[in-house]
Amino acid sequence: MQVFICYQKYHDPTYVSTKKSNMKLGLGLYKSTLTKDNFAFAKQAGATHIVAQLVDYISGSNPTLTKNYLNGWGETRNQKKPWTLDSLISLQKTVSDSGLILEALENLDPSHWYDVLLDGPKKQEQLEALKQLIQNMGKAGIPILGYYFSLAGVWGWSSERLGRGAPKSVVFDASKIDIHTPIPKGMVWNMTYQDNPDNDFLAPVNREEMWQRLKYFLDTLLPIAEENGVRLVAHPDDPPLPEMRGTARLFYSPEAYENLFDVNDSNASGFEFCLGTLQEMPDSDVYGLLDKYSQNNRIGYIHFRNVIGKVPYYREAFVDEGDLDMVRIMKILKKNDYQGVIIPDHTPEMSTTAGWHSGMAYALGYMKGVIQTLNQA
Ligand SMILES: [Mn+2]
Repeated sequence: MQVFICYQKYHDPTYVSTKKSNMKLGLGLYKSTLTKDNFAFAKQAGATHIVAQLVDYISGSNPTLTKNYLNGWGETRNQKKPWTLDSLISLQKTVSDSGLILEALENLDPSHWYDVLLDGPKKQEQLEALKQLIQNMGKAGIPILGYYFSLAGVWGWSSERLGRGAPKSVVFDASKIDIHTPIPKGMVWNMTYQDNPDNDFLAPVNREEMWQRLKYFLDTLLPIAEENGVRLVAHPDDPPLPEMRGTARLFYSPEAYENLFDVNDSNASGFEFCLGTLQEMPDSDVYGLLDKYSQNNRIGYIHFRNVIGKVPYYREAFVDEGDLDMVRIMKILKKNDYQGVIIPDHTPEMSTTAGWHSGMAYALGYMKGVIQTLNQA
């Protein structure tokens, strides 16, 4: 009987569980917005969990993604300044004092791992510090670390007022930029970590080399993650192009993303499942991919955002306005009893004095509404 129930649950597209959903609503906050006011804002909008970014790359109290970031997200000069156990415990305490749960840290500081990405001379030293970070996360009770293994990083976006009511939106249009623009030395992940007095550029890096670098990173850190009850979850490439700025990108298609588990199949490895980025990939079946991986517990947490179009042209859209059917996404998560956190990731910025907050409140309200509706079905 049990077998039959499982079969029905996984293979009948009309199956609707009567069980209440255990998925959790969260909010991702940038370093500059990790404040008590924003924890209260998250609670007011129905979130129970926080995903914290400690890299200061989108700054200010009204953070914006809709600036020109072609010359980088900014500087990071935090070499030898790791995220200490004390600082993680302090963050954990501030979040829990606000009645929320700290679910994950999202993104590593380029200062802390540039030579892991670049296979440079400080690689071993930086990996040792990352081991310490994972141990510290385990001690502080932060169960997930989201990372994005990329040299060019998020690059090439522009901004336009597009879509319903013309909010400020992130646009990617490959015809308007030179995607082969080389990366200056001293920059990785679209942040500058050291000076480049000779104005040199990074040499091209091919796909095989990038896979080897990822494998070394995972083979070194996943055993530590397993020991410390921490999961390392990978974000796909945004924009999802096979190559950018002379460097191969690993996760530019669903098939390439799934290769993550061929490189190392540790249970401590998973996806930072970005619905928007996956939808931006040509020929992607986001529903199928989500169904598969939310069944086998390979998703650390979900970036719940929508988009119109695919590479080489797309723009970010309100959660109910884009190409993805977000109600169908929620139904898949409920069917598979997904227990993890979903966060809005990005939204268009609304025409208020707090464009980012308005967009996030709108997305969280929508998400809460769909979850409540499905729970009453
Ligand atoms: Mn994302």
